[in-house]
Amino acid sequence: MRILKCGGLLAASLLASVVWAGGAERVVDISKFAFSPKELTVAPGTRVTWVNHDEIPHTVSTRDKAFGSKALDTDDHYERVFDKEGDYAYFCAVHPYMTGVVHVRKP
Ligand SMILES: [Cu+2]
Repeated sequence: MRILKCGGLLAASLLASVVWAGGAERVVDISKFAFSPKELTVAPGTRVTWVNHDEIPHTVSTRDKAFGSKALDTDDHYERVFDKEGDYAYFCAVHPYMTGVVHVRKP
């Protein structure tokens, strides 16, 4: 961990990127026509990966088209890194009653 010996802001930003590349990762399963967990709270910089376990195509879509996936076939995944704090509501464009939200909050 050479970077731990550095000082100041540079070390802080390097450490942040190490955390980002390391373990800040969450998975949302798409199964039985539902996102699970439906609500997720993560720290900024977390990568969220959605995986479709159904035999039916689903999407991860947002009303303002801030982000979104193509139709995900069985076992397909879509991932996005959430850098900014906020509440990110999403739904499945094929089945709009399937909804979920990612809350991005500083720990
Ligand atoms: Cu769907």
